[in-house]
Amino acid sequence: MNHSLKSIIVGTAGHIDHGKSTLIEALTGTHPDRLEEEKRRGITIDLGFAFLEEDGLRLGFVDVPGHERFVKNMVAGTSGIDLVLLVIAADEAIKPQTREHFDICRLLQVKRGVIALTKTDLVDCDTADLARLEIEEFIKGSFLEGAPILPVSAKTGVGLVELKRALQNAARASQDKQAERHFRLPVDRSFAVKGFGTVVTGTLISGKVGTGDEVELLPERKLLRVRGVQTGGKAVEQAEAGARTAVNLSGIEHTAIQRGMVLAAPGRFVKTRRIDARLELLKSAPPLKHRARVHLHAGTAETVAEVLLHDKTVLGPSESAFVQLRLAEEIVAVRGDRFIARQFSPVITIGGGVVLDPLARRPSRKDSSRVKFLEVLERGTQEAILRAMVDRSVLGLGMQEIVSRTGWMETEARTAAENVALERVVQIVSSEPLLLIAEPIFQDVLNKVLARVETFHRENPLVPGIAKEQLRAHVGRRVRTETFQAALGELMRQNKLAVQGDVIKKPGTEITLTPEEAQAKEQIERAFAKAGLAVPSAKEVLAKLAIENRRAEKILQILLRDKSLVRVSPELIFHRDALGQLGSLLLSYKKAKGERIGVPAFKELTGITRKYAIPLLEYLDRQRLTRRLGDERVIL
Ligand SMILES: Nc1nc2c(ncn2[C@@H]2O[C@H](COP(=O)(O)OP(=O)(O)OP(=O)(O)O)[C@@H](O)[C@H]2O)c(=O)[nH]1
Ligand SMILES: [Mg+2]
Repeated sequence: MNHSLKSIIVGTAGHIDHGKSTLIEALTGTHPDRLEEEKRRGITIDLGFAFLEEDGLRLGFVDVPGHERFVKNMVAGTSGIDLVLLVIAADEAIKPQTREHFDICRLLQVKRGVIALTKTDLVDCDTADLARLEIEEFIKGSFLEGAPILPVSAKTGVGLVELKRALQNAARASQDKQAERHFRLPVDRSFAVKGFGTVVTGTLISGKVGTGDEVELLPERKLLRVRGVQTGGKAVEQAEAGARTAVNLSGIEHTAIQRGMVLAAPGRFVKTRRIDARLELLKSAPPLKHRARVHLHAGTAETVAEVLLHDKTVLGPSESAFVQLRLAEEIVAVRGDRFIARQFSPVITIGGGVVLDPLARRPSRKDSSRVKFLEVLERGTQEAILRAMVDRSVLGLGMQEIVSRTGWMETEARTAAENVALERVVQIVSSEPLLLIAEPIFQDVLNKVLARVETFHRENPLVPGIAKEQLRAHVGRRVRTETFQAALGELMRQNKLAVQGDVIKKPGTEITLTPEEAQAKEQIERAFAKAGLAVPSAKEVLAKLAIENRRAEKILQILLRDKSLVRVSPELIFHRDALGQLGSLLLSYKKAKGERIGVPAFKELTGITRKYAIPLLEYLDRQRLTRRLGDERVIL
């Protein structure tokens, strides 16, 4: 692909029969009407395409139908254009679809345009001048005010050179589309090409797409492989934002893809049925009632939507308001996308607006911060938007959700996250993958964790701390594991908690025993010390104590944890000193009689019965003080 070429999309607009398609043919050599029916009826029904490549500019034309019944096709073609070529026949001047198409361009925020006053060969100078005056009045105060109005005739060729120049100048002044953003291509056609398979076309509204790329078909959420790409009718390695693009896909039938679907960078965009938006009604529109249904057009998609007004029962002409759109079918939308609303019946364009939050929540009276939130989404900086989104995410806000709701690049999201974290209003609980939580929510988790540990200590004075799993379970499922971990980390950094093995405790908490407990502890230890290797059962020892069994058990645990006592087998507990003496006994045996010792010799040496001898020998094996060799042990 020639990268010095600037690609700009030009869409036609204007009333039926005013000469749009004829003009495109006169400019590019290609007649955009393709369908049999179009040729037969002499009108455009669906979108047509043509290209003009000159002087380092590639103009991709999208020719739209003027017929009022096909306005929905016009809207699909117009979303994504950079420049409008408004075609007005000199003999008819401004007609209903001139107005409707012009309104649609305004609502979609097309930035610039050129006006062609066509069929001048059919009128005299006065009529042409009158039409021009009418047009100037018509565009006053709009994005087209001051745009060139060029008299042309496709029949005689008059004015075509000037029109082409004007289009090229406007194209040069147009902003480049954003090639450095996530790939997105709203599909306007899908068909099969012999020998290639499925091909879809559309205006590449952001990012790039190249051969071999993996792309996601939405709302189907199907991953597909790109076999090839064309722009302007030529095969290219990669197409960039701003180009009319054809993508050859493998692994799918062309009939499985329809206008309205979107090809996108995998995992970046979401389908939705609930959008928060600003809706603006046209001056000519009838009042719109709360819960009225409209035809919603976004990208190349079209669906029925119910309009929920936030704090009023009716939206008047020329008014605008925050609304929630409940869609009948899933579409793909991102913050900043423009849309058109058409009356349910009779179908006329009544307004349009901008998507603020494509993953809106069900509106509720309790949600008192919603309007403020939407105001921030509408005008805020990235930092303010991120903060507002985090504030409303009790569970935390992850990278994928940030990207799919805003359309930002990951680097932008990360920078904004770091900035708001510096202001201490948001906590980064995990940076890979990024997870953010509002500071007050994080503080709540910190308090909850700390309080639980304190309570645990109070209720379990004989236990050093709470098991981490138990603490995790206590904070509940409304706290993500990443948040719990970050809270623990933070409390340890603040020296409010300490970790000991898999137990969490307050630093400096020692187990404090009551005098009777201390006495019991001594009694237990003494009982085992006195017994040497011929130990009593733990049950027997504990039964003799003055304190109740449950506390006695805990004290036994303390002794085992301190390693004053050692559990050699499930039934047998020995005092540390007794085991120490056993070690020395074995060493002297080794010196005197050699390194091998059998069970009988071991029993004789220690003076204990088989009941004790076998578990003890197994314990010594585990401790690597002895090693089993047939019936004997080797003293190591
Ligand atoms: N005399 C004259 N006739 C023209 C001119 N431009 C177009 N026409 C004729 O006007 C008729 C309609 O032209 P189209 O180009 O199909 O009009 P359109 O705006 O594309 O119509 P739709 O797509 O159906 O909205 C055709 O018969 C053209 O030959 C012109 O400059 N002079
Ligand atoms: Mg046409």
